[in-house]
Amino acid sequence: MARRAFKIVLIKPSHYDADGYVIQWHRSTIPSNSLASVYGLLTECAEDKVLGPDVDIDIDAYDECNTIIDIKGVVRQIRAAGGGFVALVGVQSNQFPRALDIGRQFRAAGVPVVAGGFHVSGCISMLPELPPDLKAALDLGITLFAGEGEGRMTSLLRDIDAGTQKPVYDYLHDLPDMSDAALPVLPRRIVTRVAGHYASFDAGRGCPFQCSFCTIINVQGRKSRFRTADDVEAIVRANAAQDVTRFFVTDDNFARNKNWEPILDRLIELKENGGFKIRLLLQVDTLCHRIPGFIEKAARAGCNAVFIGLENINPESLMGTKKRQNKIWEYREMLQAWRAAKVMTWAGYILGFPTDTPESIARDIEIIKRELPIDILEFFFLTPLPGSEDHKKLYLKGVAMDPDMNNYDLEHACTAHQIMDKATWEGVYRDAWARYYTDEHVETILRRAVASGLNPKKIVDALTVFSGSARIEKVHPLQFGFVRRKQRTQRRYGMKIVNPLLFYPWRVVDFLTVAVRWISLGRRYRAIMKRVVSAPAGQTYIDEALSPPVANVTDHFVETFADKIPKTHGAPKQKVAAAG
Ligand code: B12
Ligand code: SF4
Repeated sequence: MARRAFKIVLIKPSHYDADGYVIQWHRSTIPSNSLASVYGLLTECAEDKVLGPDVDIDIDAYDECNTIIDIKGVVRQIRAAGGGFVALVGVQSNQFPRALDIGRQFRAAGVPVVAGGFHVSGCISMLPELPPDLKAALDLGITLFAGEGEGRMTSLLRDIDAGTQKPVYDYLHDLPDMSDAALPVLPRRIVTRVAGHYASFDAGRGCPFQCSFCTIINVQGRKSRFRTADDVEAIVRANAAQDVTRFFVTDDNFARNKNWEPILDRLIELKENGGFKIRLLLQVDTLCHRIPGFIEKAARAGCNAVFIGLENINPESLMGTKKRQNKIWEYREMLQAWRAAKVMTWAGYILGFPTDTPESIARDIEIIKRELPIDILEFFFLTPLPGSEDHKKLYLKGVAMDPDMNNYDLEHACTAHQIMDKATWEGVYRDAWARYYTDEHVETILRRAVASGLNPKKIVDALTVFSGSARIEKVHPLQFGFVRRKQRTQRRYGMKIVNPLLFYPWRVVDFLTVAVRWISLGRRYRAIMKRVVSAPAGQTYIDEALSPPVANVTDHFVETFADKIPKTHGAPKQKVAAAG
């Protein structure tokens, strides 16, 4: 039987900066788990020879955040193989315009293209009709894949191989079991494009809560579906075999993964008795400290940094977005529990809840600095992301929203705020970064680190990135990488390609300006660290944020919001009216 090849090229698109250049780096900082998941599913298809014993399926994968895609080269490879397709993987709303621009070029060359990820799934899940950009994709001949890929790849590959692929595949109403899912493991050559060689896996999907700005529950559901401890061990072993032992566990809320304990127990076993040097970055909710043994086991399993969905400290804002699970009077205790386990805390803070004003936000950030022992705080615009309840409501009411999906990166105001105008809201966002990352507060965070036994070098590195990313690189830290690349010719579709004689001199100045600012910031923060580390009796430093909660005494900031705290079980008694 004559052998033939089928070439699949996976591309995780990035998105455009304000000048229309693709946001990409020599090394990115966070791995794409969507890429790892789809790669794992297709590798299984290749091993199972799903297109027949005579067909060799060959897969390449690129994350555009850390790799410049050679579009013509990919076309040549697929043509040389005699068949195949391009998969646009894990495309978020902000990446959809870039995905369309990539897809457009492949379609012009006659290469089949399939796009999946949260934008396609979120829109199809929540909207009564396809929005214009999804229609534009269909007009280009791009196939849309909504829902999860587990168990569906074989039929998709067979359809493409036969040239009978459908315009839309919709599996949203059938959430697959994860207990036997293919493992999300990428080859080392792709993992090493990420600084620190972090790999990723989702130990589970689904979250029981109902935050109105969230897309996840409308795509992946509210029921916890999870991998087995055996599969997590297999993921760790497969990565360790290629010398990769650091993992970003991408569950939106690992604390609500119903299998968290067997998974952590297995990781502890591998770490403590198997000699695996595992490091974990987890995402959790603000109630995780109430789960017996959770924090202690997470730390023993190798968790040294945790992302907490704090979102806000004003109960009125939290209630307004149905984030009822966030109990502000427990924030300090929860944060201190992670510190006691020597885990660095990162918290997300959303700006632009309905009652927010510049004054209230400034006040709240100052309260956090004084009273909550958070290491890293990152800010986001409240954004009606396609796939969320917020977006659906605005869409159905016909409220104006930014039509440019490239702006749905949580760094732009995408719809009107009821109190702040656009310019004020944008000013608030800029001010938030500047207000939190003052030299004075950086020093306080480092003092707290020394007092709590956290590694000040790790904290100062994280502080440098989070402080400088939005202000120096003009991108959110979650999109940050090392050494920005701007490809002259890969500009947003419709924008002018700049003459090389103008582009390169501009780029040199642009590059040097940014480099000088980074060097200056890095030096300043290192100097602060040296001062803090060499200060006598650093271990005995104490402030309000580090002070242990006192029984029957309410934290100052909780008193500030006393009249806004709903009367729920465990809530402090409302004895003080709101101040300032
Ligand atoms: C890990 C993560 C990140 C990581 C890595 C990105 C990644 N995709 O892996 C980082 C930290 C970089 C990140 C950043 C951002 N993220 Co993020 N992220 C996530 C998170 C928590 C998990 C992603 C994941 O691994 N999911 C599991 C995979 C397997 O699911 P999946 O991507 O949907 O893929 C499945 C299917 O869609 C399908 N599929 C996907 N692609 C394809 C392609 C083909 C051809 C086929 C057939 C099938 C298919 O098969 C896959 C397996 O079942 C999700 C929430 C979530 N639960 O998914 C948010 C999420 C995707 N992120 C979101 C956002 C908004 C962002 C940011 C813009 C915001 C910010 N400033 O933080 C930035 C963007 C920067 C960037 N360059 O990516 C939103 C996107 C919403 C939307 N409508 O677009 C989400 C949904 C969270 C939310 N707030 O609602 N993110
Ligand atoms: S806790 Fe996080 S994942 Fe769960 S519904 Fe709220 S925003 Fe979504």
